[in-house]
Amino acid sequence: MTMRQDYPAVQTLLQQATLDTSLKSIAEKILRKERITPEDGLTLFEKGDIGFLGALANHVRERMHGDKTYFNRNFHIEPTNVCVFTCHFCSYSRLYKNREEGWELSIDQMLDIVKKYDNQPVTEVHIVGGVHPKMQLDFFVELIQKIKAHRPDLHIKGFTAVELDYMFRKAKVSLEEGMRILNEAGLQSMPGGGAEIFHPDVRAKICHDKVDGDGWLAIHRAAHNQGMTTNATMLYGHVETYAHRIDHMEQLRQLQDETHGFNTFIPLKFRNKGNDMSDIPETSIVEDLKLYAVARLYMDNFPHLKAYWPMLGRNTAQLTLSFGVNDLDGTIDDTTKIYSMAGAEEQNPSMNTAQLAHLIKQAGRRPVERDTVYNEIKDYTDVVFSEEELLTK
Ligand code: V47
Ligand code: SF4
Repeated sequence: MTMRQDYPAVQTLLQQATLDTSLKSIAEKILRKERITPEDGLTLFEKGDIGFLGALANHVRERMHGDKTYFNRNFHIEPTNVCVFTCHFCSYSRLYKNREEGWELSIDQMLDIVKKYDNQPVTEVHIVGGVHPKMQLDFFVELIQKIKAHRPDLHIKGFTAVELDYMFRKAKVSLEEGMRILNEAGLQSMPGGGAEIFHPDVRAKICHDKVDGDGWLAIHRAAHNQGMTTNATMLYGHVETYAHRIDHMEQLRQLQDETHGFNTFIPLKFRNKGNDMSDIPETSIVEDLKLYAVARLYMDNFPHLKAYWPMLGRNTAQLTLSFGVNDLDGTIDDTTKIYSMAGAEEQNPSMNTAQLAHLIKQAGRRPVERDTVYNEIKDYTDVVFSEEELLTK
């Protein structure tokens, strides 16, 4: 496979006599590598059809990454699903008063999970869970130190801004101080969860009691200033409007201009099973693909756009690779329960490396294993897998 040198799809689009003039001028900006405005972003959502958006987003994706599609080998630890907050979209958490219905892992139990991977080539542990009132900063410092003592080469990516906001407030430390303590203990980066939609009107409806948008951004800024990299998410497809999505992406784009600390933007499709928002229908695949494409076009300073396949399903995830996505998360033993409990197709979200690389190749892309900060570990393009490797877990 070679990187495509010309972009006939985009050129053909621009020559169409029927193309809306505002869409044409946005496409021309993108071809000139100019930043698009919030109004342009809205126009793309409102007027861009899937063919137009896909061709443009794919152009940008290939300009940035060619055919490379990254994946990493990680596993998750979810310390607890007990949570003091009451996000209406959440199918996963249990309130403290109902904690016997949930789980609470001790440090030793979490170390046992780490030890299960002792002879496996995983490069990252992703630690994220509910906000438990009794699991505090000291507890997590000890956990991180013990994981690092056991396996120093394992990259620790952990804790959403929601968990950290609560942890730091309970410990009465500033964001900067809290971030320094965790970083010195061995925390190297942060996942992007808890962002949802920043706009206060939406937050009031779906997650009124946890950290607000400014607070989320302040924690990521503090992490970036501490030299850590982080990800950003956006939970879409519920009560938000296109304008709310653009506002969310704009705030992230501005922070990225300031710090350059974000690696990856991860849109998360709202899944409606087993939560208080089950009456809201889920978005169609066409709407999902359009969102990925607009995200690739709008987030021009985010190096990577990731599809989280355990939540989207393998088939849609494969399609996103033609709509701007250059990273598929979740390979071996991706042990999260967040999405299976919300009704995602993938009830056992686990693929071996051969299966994931094969999925990427089937979509005409080059599978490249990366570490958390996108150092390339191995290009699997020319690796031939056996039937057995493709069939076994
Ligand atoms: O913040 C919760 C989302 C997030 C539902 O940074 C839901 O590499 C859809 O952020 N339907 C946590 N989404 C997970 C997360 C994540 C996942 C993978 C990789 C990374 C990364 C981060 O899950 C929450 C929330 O937005 N979520 N419930 C639901 N019903
Ligand atoms: Fe708690 Fe996170 Fe669920 Fe909100 S989404 S209730 S913060 S576990």
